Amino acid sequence: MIYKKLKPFPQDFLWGASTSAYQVEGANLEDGKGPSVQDVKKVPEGTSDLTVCADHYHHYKEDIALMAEMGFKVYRFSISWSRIIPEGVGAVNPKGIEFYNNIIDECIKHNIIPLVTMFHFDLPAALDAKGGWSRRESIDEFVNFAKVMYENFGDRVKYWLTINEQNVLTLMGEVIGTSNIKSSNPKKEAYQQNHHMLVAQAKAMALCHEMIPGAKIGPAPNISLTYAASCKPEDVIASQNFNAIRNWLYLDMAVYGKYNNIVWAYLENLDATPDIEPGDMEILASGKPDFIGFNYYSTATVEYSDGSEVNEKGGDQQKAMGEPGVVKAAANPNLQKTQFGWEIDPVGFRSTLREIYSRYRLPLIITENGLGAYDKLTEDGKIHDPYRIEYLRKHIEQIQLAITDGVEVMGYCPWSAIDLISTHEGMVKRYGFIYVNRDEFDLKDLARYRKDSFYWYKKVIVSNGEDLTD
Ligand code: BGP
Repeated sequence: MIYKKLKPFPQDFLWGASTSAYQVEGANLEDGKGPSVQDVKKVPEGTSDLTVCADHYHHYKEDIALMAEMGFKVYRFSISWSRIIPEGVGAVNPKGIEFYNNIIDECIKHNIIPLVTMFHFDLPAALDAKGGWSRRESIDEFVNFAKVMYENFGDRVKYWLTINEQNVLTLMGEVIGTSNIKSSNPKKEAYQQNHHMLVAQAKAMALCHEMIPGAKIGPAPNISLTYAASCKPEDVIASQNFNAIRNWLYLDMAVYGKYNNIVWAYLENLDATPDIEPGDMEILASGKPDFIGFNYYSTATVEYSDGSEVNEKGGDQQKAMGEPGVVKAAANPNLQKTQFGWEIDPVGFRSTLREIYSRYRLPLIITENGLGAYDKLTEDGKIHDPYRIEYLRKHIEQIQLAITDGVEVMGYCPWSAIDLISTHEGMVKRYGFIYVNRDEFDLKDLARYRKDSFYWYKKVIVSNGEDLTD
């Protein structure tokens, strides 16, 4: 559709950016924090561990002041479960509560709305050692953690996100260092963990509404539309399979409390349906999100699988895509790639926004979107990152087109506010508007520098998305 005129961004549009605790904070065992699975995992070779990261724990004031300078309306960060409750259950760590109180107060001081992710890939190691999400008890453990957060922060935090990328946890746990699958039917165990997370999420959403008047809460999966590699009808079926497995299962559950029928049939076929206890479906139906948060990096492309191929692993984003007899990963010749091989698809962003909205009719907030690159600090203290500006500009243009399409978009939080450690590609894969002066292993002085994209994003925000020029 070529429009004569585009609709503007809403006046109260939430411009901001995101981080996650285990990737940005550092101080990973300081002030009573217990280890999380991220602290005990074997980090990918050649990449930094997570002990210092961007040292946001000690630099949060400076960092939030820089976010305020960019004009952020919202800051999305996550709370580390094991900083608050070191063993996952039981004693609460007062220093952990104090740290997040400080972050929240600092945001409020600068008129930045705190948007809190409750759980971002960092299950307390003590719970993981007991079997993590595979156990039924994990539901109550998470709900207890939610209750502690609501009690301590609910007076000031009115926007909550439940679980970051539950679909990635389920489909690619081994890549992000969270997999804890022991059974002889790994698929069933993965979907049992997923079921426990879904029930926990529904309970946490209901509890949020009960405990915090006026609070809004939603899920935060990674959603991106899957294309069919051709108009062959069989390829379209394959794309529907993958859309259901990768995307709709999670949102159908969060919004409607129902298992997606295509995914259920797929799991039945593999003897991998999760065990559902009496009452679970009622709980699932009772958790009502107020909005949908989602992370978007790129689309996927698939084709029909006749079941005969050897499962080929594609690029990072495509690792979980191939599954003989279900779906076969395909390349998309129409897309360029980042320095790290991730496909770039701004138009796919618009179609993803349209698709989510037409399925669920809830306001949307983009909780991650961005470009990882090898940024360079020049001798005069500059970081020229035109590639990031171009990536973000093209995606923001597509948000405006989606808004013109009638999609209700309430905010945009690119990944990431500040440089941090990538999920599995280390410190050299930088995403931030703010440069952190450290290398993979050399911590240098951890000084902060404004990248070119910092100044650019500031202009975007002050013009409420009207001025996207350099
Ligand atoms: C998402 C995660 C983030 C972040 C981002 C970029 O999947 O929610 O935690 O890491 O991807 O990925 P990467 O760090 O692998 O480049």
